Amino acid sequence: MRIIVNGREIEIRDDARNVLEALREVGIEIPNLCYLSETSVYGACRMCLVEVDGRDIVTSCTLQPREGMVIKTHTPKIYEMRKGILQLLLASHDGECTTCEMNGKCKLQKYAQEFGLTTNRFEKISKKTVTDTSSVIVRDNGKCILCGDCVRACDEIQGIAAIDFAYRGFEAQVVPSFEEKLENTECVLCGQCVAYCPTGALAIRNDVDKVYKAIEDGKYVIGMIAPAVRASLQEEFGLEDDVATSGRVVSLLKMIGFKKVFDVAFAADLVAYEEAHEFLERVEKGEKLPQFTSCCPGWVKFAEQYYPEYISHLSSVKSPQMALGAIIKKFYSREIGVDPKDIVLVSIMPCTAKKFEAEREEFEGNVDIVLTTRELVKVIKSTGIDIKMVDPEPFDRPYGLSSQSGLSFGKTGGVLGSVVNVINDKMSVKSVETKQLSEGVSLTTVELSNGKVVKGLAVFGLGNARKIVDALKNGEMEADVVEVMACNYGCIGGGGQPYPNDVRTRARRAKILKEVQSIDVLISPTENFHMHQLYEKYLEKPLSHASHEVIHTLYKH
Ligand code: HC1
Ligand code: SF4
Repeated sequence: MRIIVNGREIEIRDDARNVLEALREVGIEIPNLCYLSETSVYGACRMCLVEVDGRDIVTSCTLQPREGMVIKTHTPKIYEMRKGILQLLLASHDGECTTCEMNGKCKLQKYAQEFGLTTNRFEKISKKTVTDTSSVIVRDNGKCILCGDCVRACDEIQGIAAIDFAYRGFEAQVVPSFEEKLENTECVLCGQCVAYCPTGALAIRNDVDKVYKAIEDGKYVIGMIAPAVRASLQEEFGLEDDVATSGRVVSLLKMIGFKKVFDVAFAADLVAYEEAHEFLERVEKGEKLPQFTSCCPGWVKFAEQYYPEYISHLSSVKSPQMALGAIIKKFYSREIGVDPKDIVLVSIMPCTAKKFEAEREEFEGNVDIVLTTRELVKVIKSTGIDIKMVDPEPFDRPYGLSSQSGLSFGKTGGVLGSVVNVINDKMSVKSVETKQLSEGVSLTTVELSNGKVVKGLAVFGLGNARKIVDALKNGEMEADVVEVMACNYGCIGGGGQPYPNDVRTRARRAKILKEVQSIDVLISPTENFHMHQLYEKYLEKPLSHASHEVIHTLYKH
C-alpha cells in the first residue's frame, strides 16, 4: 500500500496494524508513551498525534492506514500539542532523574529533551504516591505517567493481572492487588512490567553494594554468568556483534576482586542431562507426565499458584543457577579449602525472578547475591574501564565448559532441545521435527526407532502457558515434556535485560546467542566432559542419591 507522509510517497505493509506501527517499520518513529506492539492499543498518552488528509488530528496508534492517505506527522500545531502533553505530565512527575534507574533511558526524559522543555508553563503539583522499595521489584508512583504499559504487559502477555489502576481522576495510581507487597500477590516477579515501563516507576532492586561489601570483607567472591547475558550486554557498549563479551566480563570482574567466574551454561548442560534421565524414568514408570521444566522461577511460582495439581510434574532438578550454586558451596569449597560461609556467590542473570528464586527456602545458601544484566552494566561502567579494551579470558574451570545446548537455554526452546539432544544420544532416534504452532508455542516431535513418539512443547509467555496447560488438562492437547519460560523469547527477553526489551532487540539477541553457540565445538550436553568429571568425582550418575541430595529439590507449595 502507498501513502503520502510529510509530502513523500511511502510504501507500507498492507496488513500493518496501524499508522504508528507502519511508519515505525519504515524508519519514522512517531513519539509515543503508551504504545506496545505486543498488547492491545490503549491510546492514552495522545503523543502519537498525526494530521490526516489536511484536516483531522488523530492518534496514529488507532488509525488504520488506507491507500493514498495523506499524513503529516510533525506540524507546528502537533508540536505544540505534544509539548503541552509533556508539560502536563512533568507537572505531576517527581523529576528525580539523577537517582532514577531509567536515567538516560526514560522516554519522558528523552522527549522533554527533544522538545526543549527547560521550563514548564504548568505549576508543579505534588500528589500522594506509593513507593515500595522493599521488594525485588521497586515501585515509585511519583514517576508513573499512567500509560498502563505495565498493566497490559502483566494482564495480556503474562495473563496474571497482579497490578491495576486504582482510585480515580487525579488520585489514580497503579497498585498491586490490595496494595500488598508484590511478592505477596499473584505477581511472579518476572519483571516484564519493569521492562515495558517507559519511565522509572517500576525498577529492580539494586544489589551491587552487597557485592562490594563482600569484596571489602575479604570474602571469596565467585561470579557465575547466565547464558542470555552474553546476548544482550553488548548493546550497552557498542559491541553489537561481539561474541567475546562474556570473556571480557570474566576478566573485568577479576580486576575488581572476584576470585573465580564460572559459566551457568555448564550447569545448564548438567540440568538438561539430569532432566532427560528424569524424563526417561518417568516414562518407564508411567508417572508425572507431562514433565514440565522448572528452571524458570516465574513459571514455577505461576504453576504453584494456578496449577497445584501439576507441582509434582515439575522437574525436580534445580535450575542451573541453583544447581551450580549448590555444587560450588558443597563440593568446590572443599577443593579450594574455603569454608562455604566465606564464599559469596554472585550470580549474574537476565532475570528479576532469579533474585526471588535465590531467596526461596528450598535453595537457602545456594546463591548469595543475584545481579541482573542491568546491574552488571552499572558495575562495568562505574569502573571507568573500557570493556572493549579488556582482553577476554575464559571462564574458570572446572565449571566453565559448556555445549551449544547449554548456551541455548538462553532462548525459548533451548531446554527442550537440550533434553532432546540427550535422549538422542541415549537411544536410537529416527527423526526430530519442530514446528511453530503459534506465536510463543512450538511443538517438537521425536520419533524413536522403536516406533514410539515423544512430543515436546516449548512455550514462552505465561499467558500462552495458561492456554497450553489448560489444553493439556482438558485433553485438547498432548505432550510428554513441556518447557515453559515466562518471558518473551525466553531469557533473552528477561526483565533484567538492558532497555529497550522490544521485538527488534530480542531478535538481535537471538542472533548473537546463535553466533556465540556456533563457535562452541561441543553440541550436546552429553559431550561435556567436565560434567562427566563432576559425576565421577561427586554425583556418581544421573538421579543418584548424591545428585538428588545436591541438585534436586521438592517444590512444597
Ligand atoms: Fe535463564 Fe537458566 S536459561 S533460566 O533464562 O535455565 O535467568 O540465561 O540462567 O538458572 O542456564 C535466566 C538465562 C538462566 C537458569 C540457565
Ligand atoms: Fe505482573 Fe510480572 Fe510485573 Fe509481577 S513482575 S506485576 S507478574 S508483569
